[in-house]
Amino acid sequence: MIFSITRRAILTSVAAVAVLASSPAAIAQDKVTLRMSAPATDTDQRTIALAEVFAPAVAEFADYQPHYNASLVAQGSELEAIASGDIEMSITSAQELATFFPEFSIFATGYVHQDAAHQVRVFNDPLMEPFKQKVEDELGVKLLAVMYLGRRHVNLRQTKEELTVMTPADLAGVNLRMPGTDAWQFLGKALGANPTPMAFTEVYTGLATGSVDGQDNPLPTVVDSKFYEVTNQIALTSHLVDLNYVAFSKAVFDGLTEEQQATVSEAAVAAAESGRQAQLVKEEELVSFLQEQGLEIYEPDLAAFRSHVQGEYLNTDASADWPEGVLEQINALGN
Ligand code: KDO
Repeated sequence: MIFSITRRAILTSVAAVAVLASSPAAIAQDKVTLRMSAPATDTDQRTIALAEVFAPAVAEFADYQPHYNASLVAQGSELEAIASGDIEMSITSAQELATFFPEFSIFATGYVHQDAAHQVRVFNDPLMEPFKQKVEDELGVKLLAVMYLGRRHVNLRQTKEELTVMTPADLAGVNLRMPGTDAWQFLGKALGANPTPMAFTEVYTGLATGSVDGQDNPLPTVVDSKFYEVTNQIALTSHLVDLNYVAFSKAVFDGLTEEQQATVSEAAVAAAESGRQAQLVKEEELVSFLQEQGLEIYEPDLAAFRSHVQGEYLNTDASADWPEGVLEQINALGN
């Protein structure tokens, strides 16, 4: 909590400098450079959508320069990098935003979002406005669209014979790699596991060497990053219908003409929609591919996971920063 406030205070001043540095006149003559950095690969549906839908739509006035596999900025540092003008774009998570604004943890909570369409309704609802505004005002980052990463499941090295995961109690003592922020670690604990922080780019090796027992990600990521080569089972916990936001420098956005701003916003929404549809198809298709690779895939006791995870959030400090009534508003937008 103290860390978040300090981090935010530093960034407010950094963002203000970045805004001053980028006037419309400065950008008018040349194409705007849009450096995008994310831990995602170049074969991830979100980055494909940005390269194939977003980039051509803005090409007249912007040069989109993607950097994959966290090659430019380490996972978790992208928001600072946008605020300080080192990059202009990223695909960020609610968990990362929660390191600055703890209330964002509500969007990172297990079993809150129900599906991809629910995420879009929540993102476009007036309930999101104060969240978006705060990120803009205090970080200098605009959240342009919501991207669908997919349903996160528990993916383990152990065979099902060695360990069958039916309830959270079965994950006791399991070293489950989760990304390295508090909101992610809390989710791992809420699942009943022993969460281990590790950057996404280290996960394959962590699984191969056994420094972790498993990881959680949607099926398309398990395939795209070849985690199936070094794991043996997937328990379909669906514990998080995961999202990312297209994060864009406010300083750069403010330097664009109104028409260009509209083009950027629409292009981000169109890319998110294209990536979402592709990811949904992959989620359906990949079960059989993974089974062919020898993984055992099964559904645990979902009611047991849901009630345990929800209880962990609601009965602890994890929900202390959620603004009054927002959970109810999110739930009301569900099916
Ligand atoms: C991960 O580190 O497990 C995660 O899935 C977290 C997401 O928020 C997102 O950053 C993603 O990694 C990367 O884009 C890699 O796909």
